[in-house]
Amino acid sequence: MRWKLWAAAAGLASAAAVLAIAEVIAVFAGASTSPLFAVGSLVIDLAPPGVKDLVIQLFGTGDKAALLTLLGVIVAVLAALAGLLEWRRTPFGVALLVLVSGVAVLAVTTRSGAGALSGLPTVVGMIAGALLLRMLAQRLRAWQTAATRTPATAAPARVAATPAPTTPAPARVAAPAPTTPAAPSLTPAGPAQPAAGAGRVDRRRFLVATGVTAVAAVFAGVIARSMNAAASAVTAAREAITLPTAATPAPAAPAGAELGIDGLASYITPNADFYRIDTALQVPSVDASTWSLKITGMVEQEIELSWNDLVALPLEEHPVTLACVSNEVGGDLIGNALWLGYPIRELLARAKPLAGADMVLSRSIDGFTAGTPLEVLQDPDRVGILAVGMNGEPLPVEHGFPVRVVVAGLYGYVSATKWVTELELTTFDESEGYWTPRGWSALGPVKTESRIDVPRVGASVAAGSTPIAGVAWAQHTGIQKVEVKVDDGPWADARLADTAGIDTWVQWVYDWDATPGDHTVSVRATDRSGYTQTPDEASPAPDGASGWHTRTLSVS
Ligand SMILES: Nc1nc2c(c(=O)[nH]1)N[C@H]1C(S)=C(S)[C@@H](COP(=O)(O)O)O[C@H]1N2
Ligand SMILES: [Mo]
Repeated sequence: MRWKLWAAAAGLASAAAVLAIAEVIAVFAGASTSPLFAVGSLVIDLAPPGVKDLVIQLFGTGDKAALLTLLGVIVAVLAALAGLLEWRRTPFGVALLVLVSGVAVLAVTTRSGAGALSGLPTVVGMIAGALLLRMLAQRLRAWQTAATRTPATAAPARVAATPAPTTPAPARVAAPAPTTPAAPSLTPAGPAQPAAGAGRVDRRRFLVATGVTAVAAVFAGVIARSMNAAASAVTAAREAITLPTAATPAPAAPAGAELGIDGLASYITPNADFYRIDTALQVPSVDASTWSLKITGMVEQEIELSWNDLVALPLEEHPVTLACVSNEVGGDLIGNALWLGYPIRELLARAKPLAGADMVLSRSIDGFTAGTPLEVLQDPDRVGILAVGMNGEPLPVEHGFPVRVVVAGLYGYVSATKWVTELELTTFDESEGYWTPRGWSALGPVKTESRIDVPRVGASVAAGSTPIAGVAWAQHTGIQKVEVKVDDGPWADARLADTAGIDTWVQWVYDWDATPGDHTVSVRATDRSGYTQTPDEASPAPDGASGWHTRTLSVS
């Protein structure tokens, strides 16, 4: 009986490990990849209506808790059974564990919105759990074999009732007094105190492995689960939000903003395709209903603003292209979105910055900070907002839900703080943003740049009329002209699409008459201040890449 209980315990510990490992990986892969609730949802979806009604009738609003409890009991029974099976009839226990985990993999990967990697956490958990179960069962058998080898201890379960003196073997192999074998031990012979020392070692090997597995699984599993629960709660809260409409709508993106060329970046970047850069290992879970923003530091009047305060203000809408300072020439760490928010300028006017303040240090819930020049945020002609909406939706969680900063014309690292909770008025002498002590410039105005999108790298180009097209940007300044050069030819003007304003990128196209052979095409932009992109190549650090984007094409 005792061995059976230990075998069941090994099964339970292994199953706990499967769930805990899946839960921990789901912290990074996304809370929706956690198998726990996926299985629950699958059961709810598959349950016949009659059963659903019955459960609701019996448990009322506690129906979900009842379901989860029932599922928990079933999983625990199956886990114990897997332990018993693996101990008695290896590898059937592992097979059972894989089977049950397989159902969970099926549940996660068939949920609506499941991605290609949704099953990964459960699969990794399953493999680790199977290996653990095998190992624990092996150790249990080793212990059992050692314990039952000596006839005197043939019935380990009853050892406690057996007078210890009948087993005169030293309790401790390393005991320094082997000459006095009968030395009365004060510690009663433990239940698993076989004649041979090896039995004790085997016993310890099993108990430690099982104990460590169980404790680690419960500990890590509970922490990971609560993180995943918070993330799911925020996702649900976000989906429930309806944003107010803008008091000042954006200039509509003109029909002519989109050249309609295959392979060219679309004028507005869909949220799902928008590049994401941050230092957050796990996306912070901030609920709008508990969010608040403080304006602190060198101000006459500290201000605190809740989500309801913020969305009650007359919001503005602005199309702004956001770029990362780490974007290489030709890179894709840039995107254009329609942002809904409230001008920071207005809030600063309420807080009344003290003389001498020249930096607004925006601080995120995750500790990230960005140092933005105060005068930029006070400039009445500059878009600088606390954004709550992105392309008509609440900010996606990974893009800063519920509130982030967006400032036109500055790289993200010095302006675009996501999950923002504080604006501290300070000075560039006193303070620095997150990236400045890490080798990046304190100031980060966006550099005027242009990029070739088509023909794509490696595309086969046929001789004849071929569009060369891409995007160019100089946020807050605007693009004046884009030119293309083929081989050693002259710079030729590209045709510019329309834009909603100077804060966004612009599509451009050059109608090229491609001739057979290898060619090199380059692009350069001139902004409305009259500056033409330098050919001098600079890498992103410390203040943004520069140089002409060039692509080699072979035409046949
Ligand atoms: N909280 C927080 N905000 C942040 C960052 C960060 O690491 N943490 N990275 C910044 C950088 S470097 C960039 S380029 C932009 C990217 O914003 P996105 O991920 O929405 O594209 O966010 C900025 N805001
Ligand atoms: Mo960035």
